[in-house]
Amino acid sequence: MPQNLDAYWMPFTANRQFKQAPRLISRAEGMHFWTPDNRQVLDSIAGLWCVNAGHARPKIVEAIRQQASEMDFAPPFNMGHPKQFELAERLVELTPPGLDKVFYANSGSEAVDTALKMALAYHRARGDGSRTRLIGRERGYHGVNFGGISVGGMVANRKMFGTLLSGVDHIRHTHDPRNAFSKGQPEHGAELADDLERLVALHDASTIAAVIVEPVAGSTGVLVPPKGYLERLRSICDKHGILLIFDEVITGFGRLGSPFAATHFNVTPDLMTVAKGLTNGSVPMGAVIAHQKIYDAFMNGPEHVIEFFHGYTYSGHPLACAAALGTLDTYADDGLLTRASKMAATFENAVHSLKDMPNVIDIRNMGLVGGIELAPIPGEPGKRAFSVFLDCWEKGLLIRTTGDTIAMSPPLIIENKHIDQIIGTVSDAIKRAA
Ligand code: PXG
Repeated sequence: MPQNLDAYWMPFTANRQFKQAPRLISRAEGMHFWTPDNRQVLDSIAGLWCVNAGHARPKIVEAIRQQASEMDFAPPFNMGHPKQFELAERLVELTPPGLDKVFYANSGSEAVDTALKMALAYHRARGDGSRTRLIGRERGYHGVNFGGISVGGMVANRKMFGTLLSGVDHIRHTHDPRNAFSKGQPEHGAELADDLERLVALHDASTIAAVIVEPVAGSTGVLVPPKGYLERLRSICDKHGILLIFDEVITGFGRLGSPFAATHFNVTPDLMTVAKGLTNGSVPMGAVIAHQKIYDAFMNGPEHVIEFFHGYTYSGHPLACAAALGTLDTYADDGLLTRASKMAATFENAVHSLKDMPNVIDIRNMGLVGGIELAPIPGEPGKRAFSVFLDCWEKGLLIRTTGDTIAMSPPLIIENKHIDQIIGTVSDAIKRAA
């Protein structure tokens, strides 16, 4: 145990509360974490929606170890190293046809800001530079950088930070209480995509560069797209020449039962952001996967001139590339990019078995994602779910709560016995939180 917890300012954490009763984890393997005093904790959230293959997978560990000794760093500008190219090729084999160009970042937040910049620069490169507006969606989460919080729609992440980017607007979120306790995609709400037509009528399509959405919204509490919604959004974007960006930071790499949400729903965006499961959470990495037409639009100036003035010191870092290659091998070895589809029915029945527990007001699910929404304690939003979180932690289960929704996103290697343990522990905790 560390002697002093004072110096570390923790992210997205109630620091004072944590430091009074710290929760430390110091080892991980497979489906589990262990505390410094060797208590085993089942991981129902894949770390933070990222450790899709489970913890400490040998091929990933070995790839990182090997790369660290072979070459620690390579300058990313004007130089390349083999694994950057190899990884990009492996990624575009998994993405829908057309999404053929990979640009590296170091997190989901950086991938999002990169994609937004690409969208703006794409239109300008084509001589359509009046398309400067970016459209997000209410309740969206796209990381914490200025672009991401501007198009994002979670008020706590926005309100403290001034005026954000200008020229941003939002379409309505897709949560509709009529859909409560839907299994998989809800019936009602495809027409919510038409809200984009409202913004087109207000701003004119000629001013709109791109729309960004999470295919399944995670951080806001698991909102599954209504049937037909993503297809409709795609067709409205096409009609008006607006780029569609899927933020697949959570949905990418098998979470829904297909490699990506785009493949799962059979709706192809123009740009896709990924992170998290790209390296199984082992080394920070994000990426934008762009349609060939976007890349091509940049490739028309003099050949000695940089086409896109953007990039990070750590874009395509050797350790991250090695980790990602080890991750893709592990996913392939174990069939993990489609395993969630095999486990989905069992997982769905399990989470929906909590329907009659006290204060459960909605349950939403898709693939290996589940959201269990609790009625807030009047005047104290978030407190009931957080007490469930603390209770589960005491009983050896790590869950994640956002507002009063419990979000589950277990490693894709999950077995039935783990599902039983999760549901049993959560159900007892919900009873105690009544
Ligand atoms: N886009 C989406 C859709 C995300 O879910 C990001 C971007 C940002 O990624 P980075 O790597 O910059 O954090 C995310 C991150 C939660 C939770 O509790 C989810 C995320 C981050 C923190 C908490 O659901 N997702």
